[in-house]
Amino acid sequence: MNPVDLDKHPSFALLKELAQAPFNFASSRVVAADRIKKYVSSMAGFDLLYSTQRIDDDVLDALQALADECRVTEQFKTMKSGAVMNRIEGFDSENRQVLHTATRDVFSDSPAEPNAAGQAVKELQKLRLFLADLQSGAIVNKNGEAFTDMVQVGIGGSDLGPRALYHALSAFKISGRRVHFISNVDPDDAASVLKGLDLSRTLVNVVSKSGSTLETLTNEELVREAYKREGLEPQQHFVAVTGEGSPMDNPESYLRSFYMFDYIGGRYSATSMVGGVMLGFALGYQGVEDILRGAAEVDAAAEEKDIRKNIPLLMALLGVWNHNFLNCETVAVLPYSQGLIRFTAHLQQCDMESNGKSINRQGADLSYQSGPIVWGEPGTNGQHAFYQLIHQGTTVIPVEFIGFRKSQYDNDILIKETSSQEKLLANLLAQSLALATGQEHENPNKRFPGNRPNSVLMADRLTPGSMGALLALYEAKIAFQGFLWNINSFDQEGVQLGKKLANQLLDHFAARRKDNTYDGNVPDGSGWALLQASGALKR
Ligand code: G6Q
Repeated sequence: MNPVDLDKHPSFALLKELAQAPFNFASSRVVAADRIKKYVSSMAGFDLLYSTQRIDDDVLDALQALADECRVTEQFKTMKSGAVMNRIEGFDSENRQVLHTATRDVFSDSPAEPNAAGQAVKELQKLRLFLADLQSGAIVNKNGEAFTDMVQVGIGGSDLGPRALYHALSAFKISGRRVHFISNVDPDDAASVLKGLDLSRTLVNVVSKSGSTLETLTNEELVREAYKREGLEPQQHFVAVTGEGSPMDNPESYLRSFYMFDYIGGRYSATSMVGGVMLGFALGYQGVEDILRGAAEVDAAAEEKDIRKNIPLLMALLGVWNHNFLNCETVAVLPYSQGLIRFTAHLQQCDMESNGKSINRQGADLSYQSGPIVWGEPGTNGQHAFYQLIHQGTTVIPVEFIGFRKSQYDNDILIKETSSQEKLLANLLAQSLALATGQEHENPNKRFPGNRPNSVLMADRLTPGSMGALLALYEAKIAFQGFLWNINSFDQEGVQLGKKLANQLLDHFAARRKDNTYDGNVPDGSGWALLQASGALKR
């Protein structure tokens, strides 16, 4: 099947026409009860309430037609079965399979791609043994004590997803275990994490698929030095997660080594050993399995063609409706859950690195907008910060709210006959309605225009299972949007140029250190002039 640009599908013109007069909440300033009940979709323990989007049945039918014409669910299945989808036709590109779904396709009797699922099973078995050894006391420090802490060293995809999951699930941690993260090459990041840690009881999990990332290798060395200074043997504390054959694939230097594979993109790797080792340490093996089961349930359900029954597909299409037809530039993801404090940060990478592209899968310039700017913070804190602009600013920002009916810790009290969880939920639902309906007022400063599209994604409780499902739901949404825009969501060439120039500047720093008389007598464009002007060369 030859992928086709978004604006070449027959339904594109129809959607353009429908976008001339989208559903208007300003006429009644209410969201009718029957509308609220009608526009709910349920899947894998989640409900999507989307009556507050600017849609009606005609728009939904046209979005269904768009999904069918684009064969999005077929492309999703093709991806899961191991087709080489990370490519730009006719040009030098990564040319890889896209198989993050295989990391959780391990409970099925007939996995979509058995080879990758088999590799995932093997790594999970290694993890189970490692965790059992930590639990039983077969692995202890040199004083015979159990390890209490783990520091994960990694950046980008080897940091954001795992970190988001750790924060989301710390309510389920094994008592007495803690995890810390070092990602930034800023030496203060490592210094502040190491300060106060008892290294003798700390494991270090170095995570790098390529085994060659500047920040991670630098931080690994920095942390190894700290161990040596305390008379500790790094090999007895350091664990590695890397690609087979990478410069870090060096089991003698590590207590244990785990693999992740070429066909798993960094930003999609949280359910591989990239997240698995640290999450296993924090939650135990069962916690990891629950995350994978939740994700697997969504991966299977996301094959459903009916957009009204497939939440990630519906979210992808509503996103395209808001972005390409109603011309909204950004989307805010606002979780009403403290556990999801780093989830939007993870989504920023997963979405913007995937869909921030300007060419299609045949290398031609796009004639329409691809990925939006994604941003957000947990509510209700955001309500006391940037919601002013969302309600009354001159730009329209679609919102994806996320909420849970129950709290994680169940440590709540009634004040004025309502619990804190009820206060949180009341705020979430009120924001959704207020954004849609707005408010008339004779005082212009108290007027709310309304018609600010939003939806609410709701589940019972944030647990390992629902977190896995939520992660997979967004991964599928992002892949679906990439298929709709006909872009390659799985490479990230846009991060290369800055890296290359940074290495050139580092060469100047190193040359200066070796040779005091080095004056940067180098070709124009090497960045020497910028180094001088910045004052960074001052000793
Ligand atoms: C993600 C990107 C990128 C990557 C980091 C870390 O999709 O590829 O964020 O995860 O650059 O790479 P390593 O895991 O190879 O150190």
